[in-house]
Amino acid sequence: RSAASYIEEYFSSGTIADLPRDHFIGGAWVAPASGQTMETFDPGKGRAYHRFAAGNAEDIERAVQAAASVEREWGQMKPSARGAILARAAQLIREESAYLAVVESLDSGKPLGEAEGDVGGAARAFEYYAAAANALQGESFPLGHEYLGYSHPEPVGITAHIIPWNFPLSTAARGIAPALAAGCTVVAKPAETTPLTALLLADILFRAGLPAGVCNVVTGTGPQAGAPLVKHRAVRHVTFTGSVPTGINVMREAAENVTRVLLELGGKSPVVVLADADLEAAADGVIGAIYENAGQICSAGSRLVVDRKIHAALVERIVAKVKKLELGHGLKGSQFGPVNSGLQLDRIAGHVDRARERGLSIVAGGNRATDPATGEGWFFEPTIIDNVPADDPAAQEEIFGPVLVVQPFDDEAEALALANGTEFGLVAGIYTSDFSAAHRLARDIDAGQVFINEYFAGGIEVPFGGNKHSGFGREKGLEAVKAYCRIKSVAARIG
Ligand code: TXE
Repeated sequence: RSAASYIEEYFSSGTIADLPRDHFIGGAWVAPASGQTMETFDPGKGRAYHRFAAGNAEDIERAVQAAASVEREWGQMKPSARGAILARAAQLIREESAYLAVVESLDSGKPLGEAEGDVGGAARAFEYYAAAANALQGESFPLGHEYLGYSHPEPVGITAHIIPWNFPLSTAARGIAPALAAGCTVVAKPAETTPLTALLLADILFRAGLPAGVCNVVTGTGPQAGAPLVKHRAVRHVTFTGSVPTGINVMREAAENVTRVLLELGGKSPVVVLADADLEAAADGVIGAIYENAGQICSAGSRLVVDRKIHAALVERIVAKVKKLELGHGLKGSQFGPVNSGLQLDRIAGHVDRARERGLSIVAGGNRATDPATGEGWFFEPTIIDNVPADDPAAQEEIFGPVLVVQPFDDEAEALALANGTEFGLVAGIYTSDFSAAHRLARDIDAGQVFINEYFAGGIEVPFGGNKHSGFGREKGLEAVKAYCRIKSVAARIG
């Protein structure tokens, strides 16, 4: 079926038939132990359209048991055989991309075109880690003629994946694919506002040939379903993407069981534009960096750090482009969608209201909005706050919405101080035609990933993760597989 036919079904009936409702445990749909369900909402209308399982510790227990029952079988399977299953999953994701993209757009609110990109990214993750499964290898050690020393990577065991609502499918894929490639089993807990595509992914993996129980998904809230998963004594690794306070909590809980954690906690990333930059490319780069997914991206370029010589010209150019962004329901071909929840809308509006009360200059947007076609939905206008002092909360706090703050500088040292002047350190963008300046800044900016002359340049091949309060550990690239492996080393006297 085409995307258009699912969209037509949604707008005529108010839902889509046969969306998943239950947990996916042990290769089957399993009703919640408590019998309780909760609602998922269409952010473009601000209305519920489906109910799904409200999981609890009992559901988590079942999922962990399922994962434990096949831990040995999956971990000992020939890596190339694991890779073949992942490759088949990539193919199924592509074949079913229309459905996945419509459901992702509906659950998260993001424009369909962006959701299609995310589905492609998820397929790419499985394709990439299918190949990586074949490349896992150990080392040998120079102990001398009479000894043999070698190592090999072992899967760490059962892995937990706590998934956020801004990129529900692609974040699930970028964690689950390398874990499976390494030979680990999985229990994933998607965010309570976007539960559906992780469930669909688990079903696809099963149909691709993954043994029952290797990948399980339990839906529900953080406290009811996420917390018992993180605390479970059989879990050996937790991959968490979300807020700093919840990440700290997860790390504390995991410490009780000496469980590894990988934390991806968001940021306040700078886009540094030097005076010699191509202004048109920089303006487009900044727009994509902060208005894609209505700014709800951990690596959003939420601070424009710009040379004062071009400050007015660049901001003017960005404001003109922002005014042309078409706001509307994600499934109606809009370029700019709603934010994910009423709660998130209130958080964003609160940040902007407080900035206004502090007397900051809002040069674009600044208000709540609705879908112009229906008057419904949780929208916030694309917003720009100009001339924001370095220590102002608007320049320091993650807003996680379509709000760009502008920070002019006079020289490269000040640009660097501004770029590094928050508690976060996830990514950074640099626009300049000066090769040396670009690489000096790339060297000195405290961030896990730097983009030069194209914000979000790169792909699944490039390691991604934060410094400082943005977390630690690296996802994507071959680095990600290492997170799910532990090294066994052997030294033998052979005479
Ligand atoms: O995050 P939470 P929320 C940031 C962003 C946003 C803020 C709050 O600034 O405004 O966080 O969003 C699960 N044990 N990011 O409240 O609470 C929860 O169910 C185990 C940045 O949604 O961190 C969900 O699946 N799990 C970000 C996930 O954690 C728990 C993406 C994230 O929720 C739990 C999202 C618990 N005790 C928000 N409590 C990014 N880095 O991209 C909650 N969860």
